[in-house]
Amino acid sequence: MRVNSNTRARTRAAVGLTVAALAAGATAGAGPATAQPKAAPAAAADCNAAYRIEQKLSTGTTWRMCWRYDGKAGLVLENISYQPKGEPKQIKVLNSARLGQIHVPYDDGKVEYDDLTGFDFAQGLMNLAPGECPGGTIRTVKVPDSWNEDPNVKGLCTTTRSRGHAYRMQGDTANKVFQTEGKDLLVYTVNQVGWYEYMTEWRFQDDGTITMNVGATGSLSWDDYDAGDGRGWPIGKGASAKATSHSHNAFWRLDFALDGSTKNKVEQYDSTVTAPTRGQRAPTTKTTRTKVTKELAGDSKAYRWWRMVSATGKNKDGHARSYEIVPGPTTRYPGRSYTKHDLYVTQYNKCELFASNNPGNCGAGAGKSVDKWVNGQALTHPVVWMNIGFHHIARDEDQQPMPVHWQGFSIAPRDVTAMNPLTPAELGWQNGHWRPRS
Ligand SMILES: [Cu+2]
Repeated sequence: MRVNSNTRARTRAAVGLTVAALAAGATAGAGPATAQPKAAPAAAADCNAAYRIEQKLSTGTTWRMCWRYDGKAGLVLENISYQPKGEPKQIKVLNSARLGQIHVPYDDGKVEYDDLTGFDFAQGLMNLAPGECPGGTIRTVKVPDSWNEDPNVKGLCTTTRSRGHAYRMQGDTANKVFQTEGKDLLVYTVNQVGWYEYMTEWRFQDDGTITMNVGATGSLSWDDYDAGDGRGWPIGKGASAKATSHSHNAFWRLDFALDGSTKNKVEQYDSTVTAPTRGQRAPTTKTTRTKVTKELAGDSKAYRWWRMVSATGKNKDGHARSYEIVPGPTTRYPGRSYTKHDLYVTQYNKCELFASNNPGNCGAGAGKSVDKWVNGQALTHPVVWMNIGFHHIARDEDQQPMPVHWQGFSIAPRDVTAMNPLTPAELGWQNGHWRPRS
């Protein structure tokens, strides 16, 4: 009832409200990540029970974290750690993980929204019906500086889900198939912004991968059926109403703390493939590593990937622990300086929280967007910003409701454990260049 009726009536044109709300909400997200001691040991998530998420999946992996709700960013997950079976201690991965903006420019150039900082994304937290969190728990979230009489929203779901095969292997000796079903912890909220509803989903897999996605659903914007100049798509009978095409550029902000230290190193890998020269049987591929020591505005491309390397932790094989950044499909939007690149790595600054329209005052000349913060600082505490864009050209199937469209990316463990964290005990000896036992 509450948010629905209120927010529904509010159109995107109600920008006046935004400024006031912006000022009112400014204190809500005061410097959480800074409270973390720099070399904090991987202790249990330090929050009280109401804000603790701890899930041991049936495959043996435990994820732990704290959650809070920011007056602009919405759901913020903090102090995230991973503990697969066989690891004596939890392994810290992130200090903080959250959205950094959802930027929505329309193709006709008439409107452009920053949904988090400018259009009250966080205020639009929706109550979830019990059926929307199957097998899980819906927690009550107190929305900071709520516009509603009751600031409490049953809005945070934590549950588990199967994701199909985690692995499969035919044993080479007996008639045995090693296979298991992967299990994920899911954490999600739904936030209404104008006519849209955004699902913010965090998926913590039992294999150590974290996948973050924004799903856009709800309804096409009723106010934007006026596309001219061929910048829309006819929706409904004939061609009288054209829904204006637009982009959803979603940003995530990840503050890594692998093994409890924020002094992570950043590496970029690129490979080049060369056609065979005379005398060579096949093409060759050469992979090179570039250490990223200064702030970066990077672009995804074929054969390129990045990883965050732990400053202190090694796995049982003596390899430095790291997390690889795995970009999802994206349409890079070249219309704004901050959407021109896929990945930004900035030196940590507690006031740099939103990729565009950053409300904090980060000092004279600091700039309001993430691209401005890439100015040559050395990376001793790197913060990763990922930009995943989607150009939405509406289709008849987008009504009604609009099917969820997902956009997002993953971070995947690389040498965090010495083997597959789900390796069955019988195969535990097959590490490295093993020889079949007869
Ligand atoms: Cu859209």
